[in-house]
Amino acid sequence: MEETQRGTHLVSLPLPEKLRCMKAKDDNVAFHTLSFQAPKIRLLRSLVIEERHKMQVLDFAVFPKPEFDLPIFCANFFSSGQLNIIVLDLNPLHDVITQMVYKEKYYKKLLPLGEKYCELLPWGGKLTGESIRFFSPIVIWTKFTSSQSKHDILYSAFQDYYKAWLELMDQATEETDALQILHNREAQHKYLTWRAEKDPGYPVLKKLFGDNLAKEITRSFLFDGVASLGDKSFLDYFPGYECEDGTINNKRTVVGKSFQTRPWNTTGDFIGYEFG
Ligand code: BLA
Repeated sequence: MEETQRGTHLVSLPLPEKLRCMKAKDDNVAFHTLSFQAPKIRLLRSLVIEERHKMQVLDFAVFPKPEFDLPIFCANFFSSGQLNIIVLDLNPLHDVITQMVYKEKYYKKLLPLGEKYCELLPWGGKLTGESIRFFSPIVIWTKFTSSQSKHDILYSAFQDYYKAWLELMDQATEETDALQILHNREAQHKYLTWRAEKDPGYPVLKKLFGDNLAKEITRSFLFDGVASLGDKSFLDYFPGYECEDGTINNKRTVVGKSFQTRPWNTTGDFIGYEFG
């Protein structure tokens, strides 16, 4: 937060009414929330969960205002004590597999950063075809057993990636073209809609807080904007999930898991078609 405040003016956002006195079911579970906005930031929010001697979670994301086509900062760290499941990325707002202009604009300069960490924090194994579309060529997707050295590397990667994002924010100029703003808003809404429905963290939240509270945390805190930034539904964006009776398939993937290795080469080209 200090680092963020150096470059912008953060204004604290109140927690949604229903979450003000939220409580985990188990007294051994502590959690902490933060949320802010800033001139170029629609929502910066963080959720930390700690279960004594067991689990630790950080879910930290920054969503730009629709006037900016900046990537979405995404740090999702889950630790069960032994096993760590990590996603750290500047999630692209627009497709970087087919849209070269967007990819070049934000990621070309960051490729060396991605390369610095891709050996230290190696690819975490098969990823779903759906998730890969939300990730950038510099994504850190990794799993490791806890050790001080791995945690140090991850913390350093977190600092480097976040500084890189702050720098992009600093340089970003406001879009004035109404169509482009709409395009940015819809892309962010699609992202929020995806994560509010399919985030792998949901079962954990449900276990800790119960179904109702977990839904509230997801829709009005973690992915706030899902109900206000656009009108389209999950099935409008992701029709492949529609069941015969019109409901949403509750599987996380309909495409299946692929991408056993990093589907980006060192120049940032997508090479996943060979595996996918
Ligand atoms: C697993 N979390 C995963 C996996 C991914 C992510 C890719 C591997 C399983 C899979 O491929 O679905 C994270 N996936 C993401 C992210 C995006 C995405 C960030 O598509 C963004 C677009 N993880 C959390 C939080 C918790 C958590 C907050 O971020 C818990 C509160 C838990 N993630 C968690 C657990 C697993 C997991 C327990 C392993 C279990 C599983 O795979 O279902």
